[in-house]
Amino acid sequence: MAQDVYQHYIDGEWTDGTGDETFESTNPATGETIATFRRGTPEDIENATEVADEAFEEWRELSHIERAEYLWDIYHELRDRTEELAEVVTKECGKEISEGRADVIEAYHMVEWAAGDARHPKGDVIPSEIPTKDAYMRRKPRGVVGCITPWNFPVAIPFWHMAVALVEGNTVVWKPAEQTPWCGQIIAEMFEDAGIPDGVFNMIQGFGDAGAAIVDHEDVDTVLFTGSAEVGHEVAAKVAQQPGTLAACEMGGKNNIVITEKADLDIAVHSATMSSFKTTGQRCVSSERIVVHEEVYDEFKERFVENAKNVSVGDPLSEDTFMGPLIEPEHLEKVRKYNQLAKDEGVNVLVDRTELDADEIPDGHEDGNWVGPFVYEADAKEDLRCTHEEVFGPHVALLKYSGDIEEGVDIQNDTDYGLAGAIISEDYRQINYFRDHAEVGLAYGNLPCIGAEVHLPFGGVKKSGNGYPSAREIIEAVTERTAWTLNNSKEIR
Ligand code: TXE
Repeated sequence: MAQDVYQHYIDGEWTDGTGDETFESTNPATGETIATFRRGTPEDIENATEVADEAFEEWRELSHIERAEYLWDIYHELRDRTEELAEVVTKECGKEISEGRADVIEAYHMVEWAAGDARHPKGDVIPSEIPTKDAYMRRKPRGVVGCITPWNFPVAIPFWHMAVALVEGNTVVWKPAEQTPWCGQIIAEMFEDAGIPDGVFNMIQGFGDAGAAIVDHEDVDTVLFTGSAEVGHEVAAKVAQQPGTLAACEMGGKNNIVITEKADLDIAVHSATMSSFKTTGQRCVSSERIVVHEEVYDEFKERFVENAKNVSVGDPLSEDTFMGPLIEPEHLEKVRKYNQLAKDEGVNVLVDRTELDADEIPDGHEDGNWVGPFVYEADAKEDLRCTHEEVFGPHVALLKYSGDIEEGVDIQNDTDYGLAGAIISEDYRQINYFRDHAEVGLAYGNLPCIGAEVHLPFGGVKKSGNGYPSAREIIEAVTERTAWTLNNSKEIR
């Protein structure tokens, strides 16, 4: 990157904003500084919200198709620059390069879906109870949508939040995660290049205080949040005190894969390996609990442990790497603490790669936030912190069960979270039971507990979710519905 200090993008201008402070973006694989950014203040959020509120009046008058034109430009740019952007994602957030690529691809899938949908806006024509009356439902934009996004999908999640919001006629005030401001900078440049009208899209770099100012602002009509359960619940609680404001929050999970006695173990081992270790366990859908029937337990354990010992951890820019580093030193510390906690809680440790061997760390990467898989057996009936609290790392418990599918699903449901879960089974009755009783927003059958599709809802239940800040159901958070009835007769009603 070339500039000395990168700025915010407010009202179609690059600006230093009102604060004096700056912060740095760091490569998690090397510890090297990438670039320096202005740190946004609550006043910057205030200013951005004011211009977004003003810009809304004209933006809402455009058709869906006209608004989508700006997003089509961004779609093509994301496609044309996928490789370059994948490298940026990998350098800033540490995901290995195929996942960096997947992040960008997921972003343009969302943009394509939102912009394509402009050609068929949704509405319902509902026959009225009175034949001479027309009745239908119209959607209107809500106004200013505040977007607060995390670092683990630094390109996809912002577009998950913003693409539909903009096409539906809202304006946006967005704060990228403080760990991935470079991705934020590039996305803002794309909106600038697309010529989006001033004030429609605003990006303020910064930390939690800037995020909180979005939540607190009375002119922000919808808050979309993806991040930790702790902050998400705070956001939802604050918004509940503000009549007229909506919040949709997607938080983390303590996700399970249930492997029954009828499972195809090739699928089971693949699903658990991918879900637990890809993105170094830092996906909201990553599984940290593998619930395995006793009949297949030993074979599964042997094969999964073998994988955990052997998955490659290393330079995320290499196509041969399976796992990159963790996002930041504080997070490395947290994962290490949970691995130690598991030992203190008396679990049976099967694989412990908390400290990597020196020869596993590539040259020039000694300052990266490295950790390998940590796998252990625990008693599903014990109320352990390590098996119930989200670690957000490659920290995995194997939990054995012996009864029928009801018991497996009871264990799956024994967490406060409810984001994602998978069942691996060849028995359709077991699969259907899981589908109907697993307390999760995203359920996978005979698949890795990992993927997402933009045309499906994405969100959780219990402690994991409060609405859908992304993908298909986001329309409910970024539009108002009007039930419209029109009297077509001369009769006075
Ligand atoms: O999340 P935060 P962090 C989980 C995961 C991880 C933990 C912490 O367990 O270890 O969260 O990650 C902004 N008001 N997930 O620190 O703090 C913040 O600046 C308003 C799961 O990244 O929630 C950032 O832009 N905003 C998750 C965003 O919120 C605030 C992905 C997320 O930060 C704020 C990431 C406040 N008071 C982490 N404080 C998933 N669902 O995949 C911070 N922010």
